[in-house]
Amino acid sequence: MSDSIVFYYNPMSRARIVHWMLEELGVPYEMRLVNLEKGEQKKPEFLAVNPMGKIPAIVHRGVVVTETAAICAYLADAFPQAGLAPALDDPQRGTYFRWLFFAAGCVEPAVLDRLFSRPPIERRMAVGYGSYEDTVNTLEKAVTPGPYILGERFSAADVYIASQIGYGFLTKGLEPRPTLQAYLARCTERPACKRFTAEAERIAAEMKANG
Ligand SMILES: N[C@@H](CCC(=O)N[C@@H](CS)C(=O)NCC(=O)O)C(=O)O
Repeated sequence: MSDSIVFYYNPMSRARIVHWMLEELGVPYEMRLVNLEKGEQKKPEFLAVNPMGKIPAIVHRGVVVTETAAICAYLADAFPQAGLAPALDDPQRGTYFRWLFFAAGCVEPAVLDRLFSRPPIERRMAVGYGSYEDTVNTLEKAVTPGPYILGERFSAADVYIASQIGYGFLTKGLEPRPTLQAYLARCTERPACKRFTAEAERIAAEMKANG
């Protein structure tokens, strides 16, 4: 069984979050570029990895992991030496999972709904994130006072949450609240974030040049 990580990737996608995570871990990985514009994600070879036809996906020790937040949590546990997840017996693990799942299950759909101007929600109680306002107010509280979601300790949850905030700002699905801007700035000043961003830009330019 191989211990190397195969990473299905495109620089213009949620795979950027996993890219950041891998750079934080500092472990070797093999990138397999998936050209979304050419529809490679819907070809049989990739559907055999993820029947959803979506990236990111990783294969590690013979197991496929999909869903960006799950990949972040999995990698943090698989490489505990990087210290990106509280240990099993650490009470902070509850806080860590709470906000990681909140970002995936509430922040992402709330921001996307606002971005795509989906119709007003008639049945808020049945919608997991309730309302955009409640979600973003709660997110602000979670990152306050910081500096990170677990206080002084940076974790995989910050990689995911900061990425969702960054995407929200970029697309204007999320309004630029100062608390969130400050949190994002703290997270993205990390060397691993700068490293992955430079590499993602390089790969994106190369893909564009090659058509
Ligand atoms: N729930 C998934 C969403 C993955 C997803 O939607 N990926 C997009 C790129 S950001 C994709 O692969 N889209 C290609 C397609 O649907 O054809 C996750 O969090 O990883």
